[in-house]
This record gives sequence, structure tokens and C-alpha cells, in this order.
Amino acid sequence: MREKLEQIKAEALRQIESSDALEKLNEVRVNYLGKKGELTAVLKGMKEVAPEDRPKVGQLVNETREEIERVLEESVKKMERALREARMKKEVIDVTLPAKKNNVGHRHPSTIALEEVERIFIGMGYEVVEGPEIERDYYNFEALNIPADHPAKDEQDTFYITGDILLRTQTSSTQVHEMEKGRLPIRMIAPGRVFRSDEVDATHSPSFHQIEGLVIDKNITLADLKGTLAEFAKELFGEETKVKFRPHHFPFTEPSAEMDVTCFKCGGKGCRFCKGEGWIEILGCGMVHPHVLEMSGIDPEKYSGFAFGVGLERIALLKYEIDDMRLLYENDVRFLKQF
Ligand code: 2NM
Repeated sequence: MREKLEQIKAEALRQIESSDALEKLNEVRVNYLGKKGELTAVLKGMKEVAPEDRPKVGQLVNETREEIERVLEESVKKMERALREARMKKEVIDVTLPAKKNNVGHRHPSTIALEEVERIFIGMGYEVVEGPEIERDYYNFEALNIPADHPAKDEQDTFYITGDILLRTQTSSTQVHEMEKGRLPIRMIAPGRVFRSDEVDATHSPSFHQIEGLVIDKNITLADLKGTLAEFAKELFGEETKVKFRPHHFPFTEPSAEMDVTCFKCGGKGCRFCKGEGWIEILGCGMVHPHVLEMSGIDPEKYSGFAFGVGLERIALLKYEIDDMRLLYENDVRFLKQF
């Protein structure tokens, strides 16, 4: 019996020794110490042992069991330690590696241009007012004196949600809301997104941004319009910038004009940038039509005003000498981070 136990122990220890995984060690535990294990089998065979020898044999079985358990425990601990060490080695952090670049980003060129325009007008005492992008036909067209048969009202040009509700095509609608409040005088700019059913190309997009200005007070004249916009042009493009007004037509202003600025690249001599003209078209403007004032509840006998509208993307393209508007919408950071 002693020999048999020695044999079992030797075989168990050999198997422990050759185990290369925790699962293998567990197999050894089950095979030798488990309920159906070899040592248990020996205990079950005790009835064949002479009664006086039983305590001795029992003790021997227990000693064998304890020895196998001890070696097994040791091996498990050793293996677990080795596994942990291997894992730690793999997870080691090399603190000498260069740090990941922290990319902070910055404002979009259109945002920079917008904030520049806002800064200029806030400096002249204007309020910045934002309004809804979804409007009723009345605020986008009718209140602005735009007749029902005007080409801008065509479904080809305007995004309609229903027959009466649409995506604003200009931010003048915000100015109408402001006029209706009846708080005079008004000195405001209305920046924001506008929508027109245009195909995308280098100078068009179905969604772009406008900044429209409105001043209403007693005794406002064309001189105020010219002085204000000349000052705006100087602040935006430089002190030496000159302006010129060309007669134009808008339904909501009378008289109406388009304003050109001297090319800030050549100073007006004519160059590639201004296509040899020396002048660059920058905005539309005019004296608010008396009927527009009247419809919003302002007495045109007592009050007068001027208004203007400028495209934000156009300003950004000019200021940063970008030749394709699509670059402003693609948001490729390699492009954007140049400004
Ligand atoms: C422009 C050109 C001229 C304009 C008119 C008004 C309002 F609300 F007073 F009637 N707001 N903006 C206006 C005038 C807009 O954009 C080219």
C-alpha cells in the first residue's frame, strides 16, 4: 500500500511539474484529489485493509494528499505570479515617448468674418438680433414689398415647407419682426443662415449666411447710409478703401443701390483679383421703402431708415482670398487651420 501511495504521489508531482497552464493544474487536482480521484479511490478500498492497519494507512493517505496539495498550491501561485508579470510587462507605458499632439482647433473663417462685421457694427451702436430660419411667407416676402409674381417667390428659388411656410431667403424677416415690436429707433444687424434653391458651385450654395442691417429713426437720410457703409468698408478692408454706389432695384428699398469697394489688393488700379476692374461689389442697400415701414406699423411721415444686406461667405472669400466657396463648407481642417 505504501508503495502504491508513493507511486500515485510521484505521478501526481510529475504531472504538476509538466503543467504549463492553470487549467492543467486544475485537471491534476480533480484527477488526484477530487471525489472520483485516485486518492479517494484508495480510501474507498480501506475495507480490504486489515482493521489494525487502517489508522496507519489512513495517515499515509492523508500525508500523501497534503503533500500533493502543497505542491499543487505552490505551482498555482508560481504560475499566477508569472502570468501577472507577463501582463505587467506587456502593459508597460513608455513615459519617454513624445506626447500626443493636443489639437485645439480654432474658429471657422466664416465665423472670424462674422465676428469682425459684428465688432464693427457693435462699435457703431448696433444691436445683433437673430431670428427664425423658418418663416411665414408674409415675413419673408409680403412685408418686404415683394410681389406675388416676383421671381424670388418661385419654387425654383425658394424652399417651401407648405404653401405659406418656407426657409427664409434673407434675414430681412428678422428686421420685420423687430419693426413690428414698435420700439424705435432701431439700429440692428441680423446675421444668420438663409436658404435658396441653388445648385452648388464655386459661388453658390443652397444654404449660406447673410448679415442685414437696418437703421430707423427720425431724419435718417441717404447721407447716413453712405457715411455708415463707407466707414464699415474702411474698417473691414482698410483705411484707404473707397466706396462707390451704383443704382439698383430692390422691392423693399427706394432708392436702392449696390456698393463697390476699391480692390484692397491693387488699391483700385485693376489686377487679377478684381478682374482688372479696380472695384469689388460688396453689398446691396437702400432707403427702406415707405410701404415697408407702413406695413410694420411705422409712420413713414415721421420715420425713415436705411438697410443693407451683405453675404458673409462673400466677405470671407474676399478677405482670405479663397476662390471657391465650397472650401468653406467642406470643413477640411487642413484648409480651415490656415486662417
Ligand atoms: C438688402 C439690400 C437692401 C434690407 C431691407 C430690409 C428691411 F427689412 F428693412 F426692409 N432689411 N434688409 C435690404 C436692403 C437688404 O440685401 C441685399
